[in-house]
Amino acid sequence: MAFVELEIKGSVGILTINRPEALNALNDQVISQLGETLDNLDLNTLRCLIVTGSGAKAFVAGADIGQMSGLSKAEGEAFGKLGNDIFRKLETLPIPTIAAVNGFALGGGCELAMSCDIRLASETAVFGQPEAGLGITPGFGGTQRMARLIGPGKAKELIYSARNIKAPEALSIGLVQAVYPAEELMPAAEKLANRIAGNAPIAVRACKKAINDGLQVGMDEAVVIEEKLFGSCFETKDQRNAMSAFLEKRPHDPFENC
Ligand code: CO8
Repeated sequence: MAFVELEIKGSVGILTINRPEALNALNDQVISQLGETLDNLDLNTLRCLIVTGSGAKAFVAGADIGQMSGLSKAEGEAFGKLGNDIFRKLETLPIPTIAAVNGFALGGGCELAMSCDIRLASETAVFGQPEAGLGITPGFGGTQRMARLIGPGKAKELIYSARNIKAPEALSIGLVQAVYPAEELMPAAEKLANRIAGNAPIAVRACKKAINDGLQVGMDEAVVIEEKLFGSCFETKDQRNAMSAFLEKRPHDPFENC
């Protein structure tokens, strides 16, 4: 059973969590298949990855509550580690990632969306970390990523209260970058992905690494990370191609990823 599907459209991948009968809830099989799919991506040809959920109702309605309900302390920790390791793999994927949030993004679903670089939502999307109402903490990085994305005060309000929010509020607090009518979400995600894919791939990857790695350290160290990555771009054909084209007032040749 394929709980995770990957469609390739040119240089853009569309990864779909496919367990609609359980609103795409993440059991250990779904999580493992997600990890395998990420491991097998062809990073030589892909330049952007969209992550979405199957069906019209949910992105991902959380980790599988049935599977979690009887866990021991050690098993809970192991399940948290399984999810964290794979979500971190997604977060640190060298190419940009866009979550196209097409419905419920609760618990592990909100955490999956927050592991992507950019979040676009349908007007029907609902976000939240309901864990405190289920007797647990967010366990797939939610306490850490939500606080970093929207600030600790708002993250604490949402996580302590287990309050779900709709797409317009998610937009107003910066949890998502844009909201679209449901039927326009995937076209908008693909348009953005293709625009990203049209830029110099090595430079785009370097931008992602500079932002992500820089956010983990102090500013003095962060600007050095940027300097090194900036410098590395001057070893690429794509930089010479684009800058010569600008100076010669002509369009650049297609980027070659080298
Ligand atoms: N787990 C398992 N099954 C689920 C889940 C879930 N998270 N969400 C929905 N389903 C199933 C339902 O049980 C139902 O199955 P069935 O048809 O067999 O009864 C089917 O999906 C459809 O769901 P509903 O009938 O409930 O649909 P509604 O439209 O009535 O409600 C909701 C939609 C509001 C999304 C509702 O399904 C809901 O509240 N779901 C649970 C949401 C939730 O609390 N998510 C957070 C889970 S906790 C979590 O994610 C922790 C992450 C970190 C884990 C760390 C581990 C250590």
